Amino acid sequence: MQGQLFDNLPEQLSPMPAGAAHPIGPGAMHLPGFIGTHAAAILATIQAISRQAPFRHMMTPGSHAMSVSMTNCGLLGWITDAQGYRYSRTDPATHMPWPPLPADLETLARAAAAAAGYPDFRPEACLINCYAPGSRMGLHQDRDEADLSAPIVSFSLGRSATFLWGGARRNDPVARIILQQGDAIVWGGPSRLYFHGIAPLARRCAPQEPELRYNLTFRRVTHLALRDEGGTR
Ligand code: MD3
Ligand code: FE
Repeated sequence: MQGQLFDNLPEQLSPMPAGAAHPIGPGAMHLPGFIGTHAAAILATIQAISRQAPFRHMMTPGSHAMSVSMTNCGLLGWITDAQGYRYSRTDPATHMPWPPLPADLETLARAAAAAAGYPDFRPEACLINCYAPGSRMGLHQDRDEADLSAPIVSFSLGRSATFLWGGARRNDPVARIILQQGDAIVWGGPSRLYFHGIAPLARRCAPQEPELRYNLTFRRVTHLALRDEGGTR
């Protein structure tokens, strides 16, 4: 996980991503094709991370195994078990620190945040979700982060999925957005606390369609000013 994963990063970051960026909610931007030519390198990075911190089906506090399997990289990783949802510096499966967030991946996540109007994004955690046929993620809010002023950046890879995009209240109407390999979405401002989920992936996929979907979410967890005084992160 050392060195340049993405040999053509500068060309990718300027001038522009593949599709036009468009707002999908207050403070939220869809950047279709933002990952561009880096999808294969990111998929290889996910495989390398998962050799150190394997994908696993975590248990919800209510003792249900999640249908999505997960791992993390970065200083902090999101976990759930009988004790609840939280961030941890170590992988509970190995008691080791999570694999580091590769510098090139952090650069790409920060570029997506900047393109959506958040120039100072400093991710601490990268949650990596793996969806197999039948996997889903029910409507939820992401509120385990102390710093809710920072956006969340997500990258989609592999099989397409239907993103469920609600509102500030659980009963708000839900829009459906197809997320394809290469798409980035940045969620900040009021959208940061909106309900969202992923519809179940069909049990059968088309012949040349990849079976698995991966989603990376880059997250700021702690307040910037309260961590590592005088540091750069
Ligand atoms: C909107 N993941 O890991 S990513 C999650 O595709 C999660 O795996 C989904 O929801 C996935 O928590 C959706 C898009 C996403 C991530 C965080 C958000 C959308 C968000 C936080 C607030 C609002
Ligand atoms: Fe979420």
